[in-house]
Amino acid sequence: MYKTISLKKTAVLLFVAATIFSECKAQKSVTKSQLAENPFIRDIYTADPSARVFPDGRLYVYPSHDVDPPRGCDLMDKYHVFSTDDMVHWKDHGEILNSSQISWGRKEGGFMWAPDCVYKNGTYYFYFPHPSGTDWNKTWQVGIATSKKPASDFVPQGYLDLGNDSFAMIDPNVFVDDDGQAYFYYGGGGRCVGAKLKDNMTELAQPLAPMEGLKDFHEATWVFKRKGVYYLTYADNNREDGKDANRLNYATSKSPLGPWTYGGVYLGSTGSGTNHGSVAEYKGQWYAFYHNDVLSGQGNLRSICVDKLYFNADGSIQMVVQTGLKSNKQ
Ligand code: FUB
Repeated sequence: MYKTISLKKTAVLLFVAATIFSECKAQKSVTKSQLAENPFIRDIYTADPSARVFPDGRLYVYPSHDVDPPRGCDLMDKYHVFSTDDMVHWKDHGEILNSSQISWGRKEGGFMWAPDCVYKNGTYYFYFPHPSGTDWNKTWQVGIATSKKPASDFVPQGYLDLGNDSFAMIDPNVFVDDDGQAYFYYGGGGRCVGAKLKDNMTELAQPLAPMEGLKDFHEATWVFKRKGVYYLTYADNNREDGKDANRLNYATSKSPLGPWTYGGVYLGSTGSGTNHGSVAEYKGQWYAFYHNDVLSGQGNLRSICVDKLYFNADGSIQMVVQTGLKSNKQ
């Protein structure tokens, strides 16, 4: 009798131990496999990732596309879209727009820089900066293409009327607030401006106004909201060892158009010179998207990356740990 109980107890203990061990192992592998290895797109060069969670429950990334061999950022001529439902497996939906399709665009093509895409009232609005003239940096416009689907069938619709505010003004970003009101932002060369959009998403509802309170703004505006606080992230003008080494900074506000309170740097230089990010919450986790040049070693052949983003209890953003960066520079 004693022997039987002891054997049974031993078997139960072994079973419990085995279960705990296998659960620990399972948890470890889930943790490990929560993100694809960075850079998470490796077959083409991509930069300037704008991440969006859309009604089908997938997370979509709208980057720009670096052309190999590069000539600065001049030859960037198309956009691809990528999506995931687990942050591990990414689907390339293919090309959605090419500079050759832009009737009002510069005749030489190229210069399809950092885009954004938002969903409103059953339509996907894709905003992209593109010059209308040969003198590209004086003729930037923000083109719009629309579709009923997030990753195909985009049709160019002309460009936003932004007055004469064309010089160096790039990197459009659109934020749709909880009440459905959309806001448009863009900027470059040290200036960031924003305004309400009309319900049609293709016209400004008011004049553009400067975003006050940002420190050392360069480009790459991105606005999001968390717990009632608006965050504006952007690339600065940082240089290291005599070279551009832009970092991602953030500022917060109680209003989508500021004034903003500077918060600090949340993502250090990545090696590529430029920096361009977006922030998204997906399935209960916040993520920081950005690009680096680890695949090419060339600042103009960039690759998009994603890492987890954490907030402190007071809403400030913790420094992102860049996985996959050779030097793991922070
Ligand atoms: O990719 C072209 C330009 O480089 C983007 O528009 C900027 O934000 C910088 O990343």
